[in-house]
Amino acid sequence: MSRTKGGDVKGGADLKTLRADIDRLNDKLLDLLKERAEVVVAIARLKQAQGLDGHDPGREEEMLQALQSRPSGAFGPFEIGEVFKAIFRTSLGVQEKTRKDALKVRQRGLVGPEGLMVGPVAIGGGRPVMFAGPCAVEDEEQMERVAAHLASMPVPTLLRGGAFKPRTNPYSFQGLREEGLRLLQRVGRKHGLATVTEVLDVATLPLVAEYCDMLQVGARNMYNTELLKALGKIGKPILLKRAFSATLEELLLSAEYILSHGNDRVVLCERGIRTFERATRNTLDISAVPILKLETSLPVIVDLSHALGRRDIVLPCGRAALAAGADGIMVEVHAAPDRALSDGFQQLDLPAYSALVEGLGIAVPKAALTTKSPTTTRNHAR
Ligand code: PRE
Ligand code: MN
Repeated sequence: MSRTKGGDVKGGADLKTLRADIDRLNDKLLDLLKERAEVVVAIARLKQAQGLDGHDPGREEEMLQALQSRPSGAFGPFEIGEVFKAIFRTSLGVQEKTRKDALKVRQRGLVGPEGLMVGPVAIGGGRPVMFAGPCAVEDEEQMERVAAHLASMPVPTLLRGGAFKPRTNPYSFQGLREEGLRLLQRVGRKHGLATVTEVLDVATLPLVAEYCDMLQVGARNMYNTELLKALGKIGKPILLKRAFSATLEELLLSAEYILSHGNDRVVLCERGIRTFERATRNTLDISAVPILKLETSLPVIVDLSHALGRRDIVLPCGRAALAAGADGIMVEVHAAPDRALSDGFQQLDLPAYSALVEGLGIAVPKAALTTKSPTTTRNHAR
């Protein structure tokens, strides 16, 4: 080192030598910071296991006081404060990343290459899937007409229909409840279609689970942690919709509730978020699709009807969703939308639904509808 015996930097040392000293000291500091980060990560894991917060201002203050009281030459208490506050802040970031990476929802391979099976339908297995049917289950004839039409289409399809409807207005149609569940199940079975319907609360969960193949958590319930925990213990796949104003991080954490309570069979659904825009019912956040696909290995679908609230742009937006990597499309379909008891303005009639499937280019050979879809032969336009 270019120092005198007393510890002062040699007056005569040239810039090159001094900088070589700095380089060596930087390396040493970095080694120490690396070692410190390893301890920080170990603390993060411990704290997480104990349910403790990462940030500990008291501990930071204690360390600062101890460090600043030491004689340290040109590097006085102020400078020590600046450097160590930065170290603490950065360590908190390291801790947050450790916690994030430990989430189940971020694990790769949550769903195998064959996809997540709901009845005969593989979601996320390489072929886009349709989630179609009326907003609400209304009566036998309505369900029969729509299910017969959906079953006639050469595309893997789940039959949707609400029996418990969470309506904004308490005077609006609230759904047929158990009678609706029975109808959905009966019609679905008759036409060989797996069914998906919304569950509103823990109280009605056992009833809803008894009748359908997949349970939907609606946007209003994405934050209902008691419901999410209960769904973790149900042996059925879950369709989890993003809340109107939820960040993607919040959606992933809601999925984590289900996964961490024992149920890995979760499909995420982008369904539009609230913005200032009035041309659509909500704003379809198309970037949510590739972002969710990067952040998680769970399948992702897009609900066009509730995102858009209009029929005329369903096809281009559906194409965009598939191009962005969506594993499926949800759309509301009704044989007579003008007479629908809810969301009539956005439901597609049967010819419009056929045109949508055609336009998306996702029809598959009939034989492939009931077999597991090979990921190598993608029979659809992306
Ligand atoms: C550490 C990190 C963040 C806390 O706010 C306090 C201290 C640190 O970097 O020293 C480590 C830590 O999490 C802890 O000691 O509890
Ligand atoms: Mn609806």
